[in-house]
Amino acid sequence: MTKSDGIPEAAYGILQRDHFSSELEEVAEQIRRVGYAILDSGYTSEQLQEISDEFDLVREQYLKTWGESRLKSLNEFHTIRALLTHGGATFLQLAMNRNLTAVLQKLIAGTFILNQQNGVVNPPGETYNQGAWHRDLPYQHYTSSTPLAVNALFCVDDNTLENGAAFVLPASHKAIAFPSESYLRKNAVQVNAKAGQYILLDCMLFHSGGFNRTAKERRAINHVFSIPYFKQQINLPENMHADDLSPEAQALLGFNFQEPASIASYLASRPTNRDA
Ligand SMILES: O=C(O)CCC(=O)C(=O)O
Repeated sequence: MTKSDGIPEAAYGILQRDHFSSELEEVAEQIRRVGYAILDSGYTSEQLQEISDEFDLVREQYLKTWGESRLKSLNEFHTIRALLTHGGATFLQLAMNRNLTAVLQKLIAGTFILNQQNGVVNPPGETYNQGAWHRDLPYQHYTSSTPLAVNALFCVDDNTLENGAAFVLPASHKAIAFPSESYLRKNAVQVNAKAGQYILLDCMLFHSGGFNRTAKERRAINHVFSIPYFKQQINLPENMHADDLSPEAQALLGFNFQEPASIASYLASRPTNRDA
């Protein structure tokens, strides 16, 4: 028996089968199995417009602050580092999105923190720093039974085949080495996603931005969420004011996992055991 999509429904010789009670569970399972999935943020078109406007505003300011030619010389011109430290709640909300948090809680055992949040611009007709195969835990070659970090690429614009939507190499989070050129050619998949969706990846999945063949930039916001034992790319607590943040936001941004500077500050951070 088959449904209209042609996929057989019948099965035999199966003793164990997954059942999902929600769409979010299925998203999490797809990431575990093949390393990537698409998740809806649930934002309205007005909210998406606000994110888009804010992205452009912050980028303009960022370029003024750090200088176009300096950023170009560092291959940093198409990236806005630590987006959420540039003021406004818009980008913090993206990192704390309800659907996203629910999937992350299913994937990363125990506590996780935001390791980085970067604006990414895929320029028309030229290469850029993310247009190369990499893992988001770069230089790492091992496999892990559960994800140590998860990447959430929020699409500010539609991601299409023409504008350089990211390529992924399915299930490559389960392999230690980067594969041969011919394996890559046969198995790489380009991921179409709509503005307002997150492309979620196990951070060990090999992926690369594609070449943008349109006349317009493609904008996205990349997040990496990790177990708290990894250093943040840029120390977020040092660049934000605790007083402006809820306890949940402080926990996500790593305020509770700052490296103690000395034995004295480590001991001061320990809870007192009154019975000892
Ligand atoms: O531009 C893209 O879609 C890919 C972004 C990316 O690979 C990254 O930020 O790690």
